[in-house]
Amino acid sequence: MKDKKEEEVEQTSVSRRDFLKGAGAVGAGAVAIPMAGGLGMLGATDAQASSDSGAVKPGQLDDYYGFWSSGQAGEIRIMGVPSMRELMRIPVFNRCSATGWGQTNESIKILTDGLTDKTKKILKGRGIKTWDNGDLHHPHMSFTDGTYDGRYLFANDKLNSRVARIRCDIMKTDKVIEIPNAADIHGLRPQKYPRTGYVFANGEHRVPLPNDGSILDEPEKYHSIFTAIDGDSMEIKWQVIVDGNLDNNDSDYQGLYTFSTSYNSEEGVTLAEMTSQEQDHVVVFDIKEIEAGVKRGDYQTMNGVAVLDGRKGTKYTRYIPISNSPHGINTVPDKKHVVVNGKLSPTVSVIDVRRLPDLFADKIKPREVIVAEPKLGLGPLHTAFDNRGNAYTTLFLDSQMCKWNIKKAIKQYSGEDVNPIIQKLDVAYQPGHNHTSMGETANADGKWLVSLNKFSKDRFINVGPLKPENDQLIDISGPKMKIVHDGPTFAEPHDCIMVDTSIVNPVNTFQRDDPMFAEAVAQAKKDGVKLEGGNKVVRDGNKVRVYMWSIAPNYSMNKFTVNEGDEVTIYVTNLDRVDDLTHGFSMGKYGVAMEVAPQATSSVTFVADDPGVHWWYCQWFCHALHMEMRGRMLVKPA
Ligand code: RUQ
Ligand code: CUA
Repeated sequence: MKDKKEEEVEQTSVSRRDFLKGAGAVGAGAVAIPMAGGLGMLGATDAQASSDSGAVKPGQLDDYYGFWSSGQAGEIRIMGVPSMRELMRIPVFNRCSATGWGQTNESIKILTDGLTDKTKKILKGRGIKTWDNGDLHHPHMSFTDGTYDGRYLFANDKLNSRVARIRCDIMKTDKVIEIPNAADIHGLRPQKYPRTGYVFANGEHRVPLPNDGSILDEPEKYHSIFTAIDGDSMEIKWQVIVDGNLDNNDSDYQGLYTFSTSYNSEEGVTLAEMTSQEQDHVVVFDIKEIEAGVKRGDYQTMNGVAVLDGRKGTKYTRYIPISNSPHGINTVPDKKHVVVNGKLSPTVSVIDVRRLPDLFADKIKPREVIVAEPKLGLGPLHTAFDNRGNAYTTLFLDSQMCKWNIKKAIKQYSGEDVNPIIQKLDVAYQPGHNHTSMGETANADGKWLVSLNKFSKDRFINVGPLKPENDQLIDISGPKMKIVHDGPTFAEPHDCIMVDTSIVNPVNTFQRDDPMFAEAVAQAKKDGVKLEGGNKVVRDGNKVRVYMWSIAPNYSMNKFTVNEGDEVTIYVTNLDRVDDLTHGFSMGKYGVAMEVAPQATSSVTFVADDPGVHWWYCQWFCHALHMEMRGRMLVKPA
């Protein structure tokens, strides 16, 4: 028996579907998006639910670290869950005005060291130090034994084909590498078992190999590339050429296989070509077989990387047919199943990983690894899990979260008359990713679900044509899903994870031997300066190195003099040991602004091309005399 509320929900969803059809939103494989208007009543129902929020009171601490991506903003945001308070931002692929990320010598080294020689050359020719933007979709933590271990976060950059690593002890990016041969890294997942280990990255777009102009408008010669990175060294271990475009990926809990959704099996270049066939694939990679192939030398070396051929008919991969254009792929915490989300098909397909050895031994046909394929609704994109055998799938076109039971779906597929769908909940609006607390690990705890909605429309006061997205927090601890909070977000949290706070243990101040500023320490040593208390201007031809330290509210130096045309490097060491006592160093006209965290050294280099008096100041409010914390750079005209 349905209760009254559920009936209401289903009614609304029917009328919305009609609305969609009327607008011609679904048709010919196109995923168009319904715009506001006519949907206002839904907002009203859900607004009531969100008013009984208040899961965390002022002064109380959260139970989970939420790591949110930011899409085209290029950073990672740390959220507190369940309060949904934004706690911090970690610049990754972006240029950050507050911290100097992308400007300090320390960050530029991280952002450039891992670029290919070809890119370095191109950037140099353009007079740019590094890319200052990115498109960060998928943040995931490193695993040990099937659960998060608190060491690192990894994230992709779809824009400039990079992968970054973030150290969770200091919550700063410490490695960025460019993936050669592949174009536009999209799906990214770490190995779950025995540990990370590998970080797997999907090159989404198909390009010629090598992409040097020798092949241009011959799409049949383009390829999509799958990459395995060593998460400890951030070196690329191997790559595999596949058929079709790679989209999202996930790994098993056994350390044997990893999977990617693949669309465009047609290998077309226009939307019509890419969606003309009814079937696309999940590509399964046999990790052990690939490692053996690398050992045997069964690869070609391209741009210094071992590239294996994993196209259809090779021993390294199997292609499981899935209805047109699958998108998200999510391994179930039961360690046995993998859910593939249909996107253009209303179904999700459930793979049983225990059948994969037989598939690779060619004892069964590819479709025989599928054990369930429930029809959930329009536009299934991503699925998350609780610890009670239930799955939660976002329905992009229906603007709903669908809760369903995996065991029941398997029974239904084997012919039993059961309905696996437990509840459909309206979300506002058009959800992409979702995520449950600890839900992509073996320790899923079934408490919270976040729906990352691409449209907020009428949920907030109007802020102009560019609207925020809307993240909704859903309580899944009871028998029914319940929305408890709406949270507006700026461009564009594609994906998130929620990690129990006991797993993540950041430090309060830096250690003086932190590798982040090892180069500054080494340079100071060469210059005979002790950064902890040293204070010196070193001239080396037209290079000037200025070493100073800070203790609130003072810099150790209140002026220094250079000549017009000198290349000046400023090193600031923050000697405050107090938690939360960050200083900064900002100097206008030179566009310099950087964060100097407690016990850290930061440095920045510029050419003193503007003669005159230039004040620098501390831009991080640190003391009652913060406004007085400043000094002068005097630049003598040439
Ligand atoms: S993808 S909305 Cu970039 Cu994660 Cu699915
Ligand atoms: Cu130091 Cu403000």
